[in-house]
Amino acid sequence: MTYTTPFTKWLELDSGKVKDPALIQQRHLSDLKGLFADSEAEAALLETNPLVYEVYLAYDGEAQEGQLGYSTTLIYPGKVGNEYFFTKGHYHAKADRAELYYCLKGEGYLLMQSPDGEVNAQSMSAGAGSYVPPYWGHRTVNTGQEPFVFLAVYPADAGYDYGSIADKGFASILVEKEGKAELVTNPNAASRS
Ligand code: PAN
Ligand code: ZN
Repeated sequence: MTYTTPFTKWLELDSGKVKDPALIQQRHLSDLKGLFADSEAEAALLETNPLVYEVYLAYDGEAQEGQLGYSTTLIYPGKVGNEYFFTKGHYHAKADRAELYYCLKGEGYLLMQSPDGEVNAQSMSAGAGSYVPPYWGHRTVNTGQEPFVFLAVYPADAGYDYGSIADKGFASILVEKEGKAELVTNPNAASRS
């Protein structure tokens, strides 16, 4: 038996970034192509192809059962049409793996969807510790004016299944209406399923 040596990674509270990250993943709008409801607004914004979010990986737990992975995600403020910037969203490849999100900065929502299509949206701001139960697909959405930053802690063997959300989208989306975030039915979700 070899034991993993304990360690500490610093999550910088001002920037939301991890110091000495194992990996930085950047997602521009082109990486999210086809996911926003307003395809004309998406095409127009693709000309400047803004950075939508970044993931700072602190540790991946070597994808081993029993280990934990953890990272911070920074979603920048912005919209495609009236729909707020979001992460791609996924189910876990090992679908029964849960996850904890802890908000460090900004404001947004943790949008979840069960395999039978039930939608749940948790409002998050600094201090919110929101739980993603086993089997729920999850996406985060920045509904504020500043970067929305959260720590994610998950079983290292959870993995990612992006396919079904990329194909069908979420049943609900978050849009700005009269200056406020509103959860509405995704006009594209039904036609894609
Ligand atoms: C998070 C997410 C991260 C980026 O660490 O991976 O916020 O979102 P996407 O993976 O959907 O692009 C997590 O849920 N890990 O399991
Ligand atoms: Zn996850």
